[in-house]
Amino acid sequence: MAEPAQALPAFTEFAAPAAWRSIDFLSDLHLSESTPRTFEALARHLRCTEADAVFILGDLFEVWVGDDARHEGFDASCTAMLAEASSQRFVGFMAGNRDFLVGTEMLADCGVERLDDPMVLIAFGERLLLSHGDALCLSDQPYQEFRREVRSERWQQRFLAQPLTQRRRIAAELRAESERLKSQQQPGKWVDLDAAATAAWMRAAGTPQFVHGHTHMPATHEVAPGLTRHVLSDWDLDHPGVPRAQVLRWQRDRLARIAPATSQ
Ligand SMILES: [Mn+2]
Repeated sequence: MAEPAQALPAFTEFAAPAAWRSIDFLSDLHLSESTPRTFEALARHLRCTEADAVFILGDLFEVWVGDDARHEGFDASCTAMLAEASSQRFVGFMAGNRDFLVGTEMLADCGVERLDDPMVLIAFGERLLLSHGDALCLSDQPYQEFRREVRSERWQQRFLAQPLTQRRRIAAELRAESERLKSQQQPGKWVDLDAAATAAWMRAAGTPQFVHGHTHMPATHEVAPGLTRHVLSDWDLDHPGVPRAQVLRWQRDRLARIAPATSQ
């Protein structure tokens, strides 16, 4: 018997203002106190990019335990950086699996627009599907169950009702558990997006191109004839290994991977 078809999400449409000439996509910076170089690279890009808009497609933060943390320390620096950026150009934020608790108060303070996951961005006479990507990693069933739970109103209300120190402790435990599970997977066998469900989303949304992050495996793939997905790079300028930082820039008839801006 055939598997029951995965329920399709709603595809919110966002029409770019006609004046926009250039749109930047980035994701998976996993910013924290221990990533000062990555933070600086993003701050510089947000100040110097020539794009009219920057769309952040999830996991901007390594963890976000509630908007009440935004007034202190590293989280306060991030709030200030985003507020400065949004005073210069449109900045949109889509929740990832690490920072889905970024709330209305934080975004309002920063002047950043919330982006639905998934959504369809309409610009330059074309339609582009945008998502963080984790909702399509269907082969990881325990993760999908965890995702349903933590995205529920009930879980979030209960979590946010706890003191900040307690929330930080729970977040650290969840992260340690997720690192442990990841370390058990063989390299190259990391969970990727389900191909059939991805094609179904793209057909339902009427989008020949799809931009997402989450997997940290930047590449351009043909999903099916006429359907292309562009996987964003993660950013990491702070840990040993090859430094990574990349922006996907959309202009009329053109999607290109570029280095972050360092000057105007
Ligand atoms: Mn992610």
